[in-house]
Amino acid sequence: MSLLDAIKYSVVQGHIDSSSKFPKDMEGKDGVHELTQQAIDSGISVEDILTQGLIPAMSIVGKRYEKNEIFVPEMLFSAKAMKSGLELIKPFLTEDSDLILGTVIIGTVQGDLHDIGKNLVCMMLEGAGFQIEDLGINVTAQKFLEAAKNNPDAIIGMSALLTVTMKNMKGVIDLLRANDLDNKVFIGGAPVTPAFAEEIGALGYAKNANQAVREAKRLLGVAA
Ligand code: B1M
Repeated sequence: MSLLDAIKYSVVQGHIDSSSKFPKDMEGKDGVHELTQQAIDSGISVEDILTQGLIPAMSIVGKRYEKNEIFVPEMLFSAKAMKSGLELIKPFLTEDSDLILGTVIIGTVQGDLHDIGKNLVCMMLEGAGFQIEDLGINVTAQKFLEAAKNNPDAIIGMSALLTVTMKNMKGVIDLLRANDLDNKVFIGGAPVTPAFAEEIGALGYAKNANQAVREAKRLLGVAA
């Protein structure tokens, strides 16, 4: 099995590192943490590690969950395993930049605890030269409002992974506008579409972390 396939397999299995006892049959074996480090050391690009190892693994996890082959606890192990790989990749995505292009206030909307994609977006934005104010997960409209009041020039990014929580994005935009704040908003997350963005008055939509950088630059009028 190639290193990238081994990373993918270990994320799917939820095997974080060699000291983790889950799953039982992988105990003592290298996990996502060690395998990602080996991939970096052997010169595999972080982009390949992400797009051929870590990210597709989470799609497999999602499909297995849908088919009731795994349940929330297993999904959580996979999420932790994914994060242990992302931690190692982060320094390569966020090289020091002297130039700050602008500030992005970002968060996963209220009711939603998914943050892997949002964190990846943060890393890419930081790497591209944006200053990030990460409000975290389960962020209320009020919290977005307070952050926007303190930084009226910032653009606002919202993430949602659940069809039920993506609706809360509209509440944030409505609250901003009701308070006469015109921060530009862009949104993303698996269930979000460009049509939905348009419907709720978000000026930008991004399908993935690379596109998020492009959208943030576009909204700030910075050359891509
Ligand atoms: Co959840 N979960 N989950 N989950 N989970 C999904 C989203 C689901 C699709 C699984 C499935 O059924 N196939 C499903 C949602 C169904 C729906 O609403 N349509 C689901 C469900 C149902 C649930 C629970 C309700 C399960 C339960 O408790 N019964 C529960 C909800 C908890 C809550 O939020 N209130 C739940 C819980 C969890 C865990 C906590 C176990 C864990 C999250 C851990 C964490 O994030 N810290 C988890 C996970 C891991 C997933 C899956 C398997 C993987 C998500 C992920 O990390 N993907 C997911 C299935 C799937 O997505 N295939 C699933 C990898 C990540 C890199 O991609 O997040 O899409 P993604 O981000 C991408 C783009 O979307 C985009 O760029 C990113 C990078 O390319 N993007 C943006 C994201 N945000 C952006 C913002 C932007 C721009 C782009 O601008 C601001």
